[in-house]
Amino acid sequence: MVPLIPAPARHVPDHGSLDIGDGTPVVASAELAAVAGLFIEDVRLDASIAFDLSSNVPSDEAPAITIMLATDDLDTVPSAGGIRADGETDADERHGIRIDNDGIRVWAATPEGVHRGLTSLRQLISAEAEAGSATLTAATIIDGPRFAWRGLSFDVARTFHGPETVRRVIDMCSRHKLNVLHLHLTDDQGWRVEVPSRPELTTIGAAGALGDRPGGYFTISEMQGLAEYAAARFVTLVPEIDMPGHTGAIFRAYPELAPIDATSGDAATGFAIGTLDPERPGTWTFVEDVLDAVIAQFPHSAYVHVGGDEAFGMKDDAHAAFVEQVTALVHARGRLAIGWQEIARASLRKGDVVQYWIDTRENEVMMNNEALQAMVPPEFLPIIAESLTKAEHDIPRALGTGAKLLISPTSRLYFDRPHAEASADPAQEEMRTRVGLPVYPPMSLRDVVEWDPADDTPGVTSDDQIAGVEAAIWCETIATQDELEFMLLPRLSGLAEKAWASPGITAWDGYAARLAAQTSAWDARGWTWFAAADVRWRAAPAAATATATGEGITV
Ligand code: TNX
Repeated sequence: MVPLIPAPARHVPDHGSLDIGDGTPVVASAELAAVAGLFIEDVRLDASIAFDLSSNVPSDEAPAITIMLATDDLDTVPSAGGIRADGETDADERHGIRIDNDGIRVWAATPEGVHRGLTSLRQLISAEAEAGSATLTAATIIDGPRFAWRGLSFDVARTFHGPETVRRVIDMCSRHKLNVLHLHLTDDQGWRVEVPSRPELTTIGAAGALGDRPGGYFTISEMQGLAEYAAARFVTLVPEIDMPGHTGAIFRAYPELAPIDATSGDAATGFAIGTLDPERPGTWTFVEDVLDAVIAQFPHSAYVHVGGDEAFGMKDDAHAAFVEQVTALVHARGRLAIGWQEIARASLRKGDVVQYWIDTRENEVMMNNEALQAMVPPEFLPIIAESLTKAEHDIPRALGTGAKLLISPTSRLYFDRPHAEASADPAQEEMRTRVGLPVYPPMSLRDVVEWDPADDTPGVTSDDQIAGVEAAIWCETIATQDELEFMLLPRLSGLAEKAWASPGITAWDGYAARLAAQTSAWDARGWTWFAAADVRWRAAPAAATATATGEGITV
């Protein structure tokens, strides 16, 4: 068992081992110094081992970690399929790691590839770390991702999770070789991004969140700081401005944009009627103002996510007209568009990506769910049922136009589903039964890994139709950072496995053993994680979930 998640494409064990620890030099040329510095900092935080940055090979016999730009053997693993969120055309994340009795060498064709290789090395080290040192088994690893877009969609609208929490989530993504953090910045319950020409979006639209949770938004300088923090870890921040539905916060800020018959909806569930009207000129000057301000704050993203989902109450032709115009405006600004699968009901532009989310095989179970019936006002039920039925045509239509899919099925990758298994730590049971949307059947850690993004997406016949794999965490039931992390970990590990590892190589028992090797680093970072009872964990979670009751926002 090599304690890596995602599983590497090639791992060849060798005889021998190597001791490294405090003071071991990390030898890097100037162009890799930033990547090396980040690795040293990460190992210190994960494993309390302090390596030293060095620009030349040590003259003594002591082992060193040498990192370099090189391509040896990298073409023995396939290059990534799918689409890059940053639009980079000569990216290459493949890398090699060689551990022998004398030292460690990590190489790749690009600094990003070296960073991914060092991420594996971090995991190997933290799995073996003890009192300032680690003994690693000799091996050669050659690895690279299956898909180029490996992401998490993060709802910061229903609960405003501030910059510090977002940085923690970026750290979690980075440790799992995930490379996209899609921020769901706007929804009925709140608007979270600054648009200087439309100040009421933040003075009024950002004021609250779901229920009585505190509001908030990212200032332009906070957003720039986050984009840089993410980029240093080779994570691309992608903005989502959800339109033409999920726009309640816009209507509170600018009532003149609201339709006459808008209802404020139910603050507890977010089911609202009322959409932006494509027939009104004011709608489009507003959308242009928003796009101009937001695009400038996301310099690394080649895409703007335009939402497009659940435009409840809108006529089909109005929805299609809206999607066609907003994607045209995105293209006019030199970016490509991505949207939830409902955008496939409009004509798509070349290069745009469709995010598959509605697993229609669950439609009946969903509509018969008592929790859904209890939560949603009765007049909404037929609207939801109709929308789920229409969803059956979205994926064939998208594929028919040649659009690629971002794979995010509710059944596998909605991380706001309740955890299905009991926790091995009784102190976590209260949180487990409280957090997660009860409208969905619960989901286990096995559910997150025992499927295939190509084989299990209706209509998909090959990886070539796939842009990548992305999970979503919606925060209707998630009020605190602690609850957020409890739903993300260890599910994020399963996401990484599906998005990166070669098809067919994941078996539950091996995966569970690799997972158990991760948690010492999670504990060292103070990350909360769910200790599902069917994994043999090495130790109980160290974070303070036992005392967390859902009170006290930590952001
Ligand atoms: C559906 S996923 C939504 C969100 C909810 C989510 C809850 C999507 C595109 N729309 O507005 O938060 O379900 O899981």
